[in-house]
Amino acid sequence: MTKTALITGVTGQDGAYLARLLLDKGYVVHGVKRRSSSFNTGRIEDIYQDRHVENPRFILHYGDLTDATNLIRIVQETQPDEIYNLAAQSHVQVSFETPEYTANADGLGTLRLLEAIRILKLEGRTRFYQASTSELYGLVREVPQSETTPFYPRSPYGVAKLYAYWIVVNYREAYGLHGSNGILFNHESPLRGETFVTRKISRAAAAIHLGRQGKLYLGNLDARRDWGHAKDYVHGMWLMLQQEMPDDYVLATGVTTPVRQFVEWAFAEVDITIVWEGVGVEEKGYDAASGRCLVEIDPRYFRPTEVDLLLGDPSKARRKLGWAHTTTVRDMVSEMVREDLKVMLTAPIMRDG
Ligand code: NDP
Ligand code: GDR
Repeated sequence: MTKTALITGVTGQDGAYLARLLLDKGYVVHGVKRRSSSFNTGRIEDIYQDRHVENPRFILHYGDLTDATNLIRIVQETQPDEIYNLAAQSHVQVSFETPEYTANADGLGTLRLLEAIRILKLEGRTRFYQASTSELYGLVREVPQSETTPFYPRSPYGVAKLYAYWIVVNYREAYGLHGSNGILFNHESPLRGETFVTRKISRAAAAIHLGRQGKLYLGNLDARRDWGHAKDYVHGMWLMLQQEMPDDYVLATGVTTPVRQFVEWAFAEVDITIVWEGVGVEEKGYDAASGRCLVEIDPRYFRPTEVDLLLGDPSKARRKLGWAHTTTVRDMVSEMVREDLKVMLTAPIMRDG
């Protein structure tokens, strides 16, 4: 029987990869997209299907996690077997500027979807995936971090996601909902949003190499992240909803890398050597003659409270789901820079991250 999935956040990085994965598996996929003044469907252009085709398998609906009646209507119309709640204001630094909106969309938005399932009496049918995050761990209390590590979020984003995590657990226990949290560590790709640090760096490496950007400004270079590839992680999301019993799982690579190292690898892809601010060199930005590029620190990118170290232990997912990452961080850096070079040669748009 054909399965039906509903993906919120379908226009984002993970939504785009997950929609492809589910379509390949034969699902009918409904996606929730926000109304915006310019196109926001760039990541799903190649799977977009015109509404006028017969029996479309990929259908978009306007919606917003802050609008409960809209969510109830979409769930009612689509009667999904699986809901993947990926929509969120997902930028940690931006959450310090928009804490109330972030709480509303990321925290209460999750509650609204769960209530839609309950109001429509779909608890027995609809399985629910919640995009939980390693940002729940926040302040380092245990390394590596696993499903049993205590949470201590360090941003309005992390705190909003903490509410979402627990409300899913509560609906599972209270109403028997098949609801699972994927506690996903950072995952990136050529489709990553341009203002997250990895994509900002890969774009800068490509743009500086092509002579289209002079300098790169970054914040905390010493933060360490467990970076995997989004393609691997959406497969893990799907696996969680195929289990007989709902549960919570960490997805991670088990390798942590400092931001500083990510920068050096990305620029090495275009044969540029990085010089760090404060080492007394004369160069400003990129110096083609020496092949060196000075990266400067802009305190604007420091966060009021930072998450210093993330390193995940994915052994439960390996054991119970048979999940493992396939792409190393080093290979992903190469892919991201390569793809950004391609994109820039066809669409030369630059924005500050
Ligand atoms: P993105 O920021 O790329 O995508 C977020 C998606 O949510 C976009 O489609 C966005 O729409 C949509 N969205 C934002 N606000 C609302 C709203 N109020 N109502 C409806 N839709 C909204 O995130 P990712 O794809 O990287 O991440 C997916 C999910 O996983 C997020 O919940 C994120 O917090 C979480 N997560 C991500 C990790 C990562 O490393 N990528 C790690 C752990 C968790 P639009 O395109 O219009 O902006
Ligand atoms: P993160 O990702 O906060 O881990 O959240 P991000 O790429 O924004 O930051 C990673 C680390 O890099 C440091 N950093 C910078 N960050 C940005 N964005 N811009 C900079 O210029 C810069 N310089 C240094 C940050 O301080 C941080 O330590 C991501 C999001 O996808 C969340 O939605 C998700 O939940 C978590 O990953 C897991």
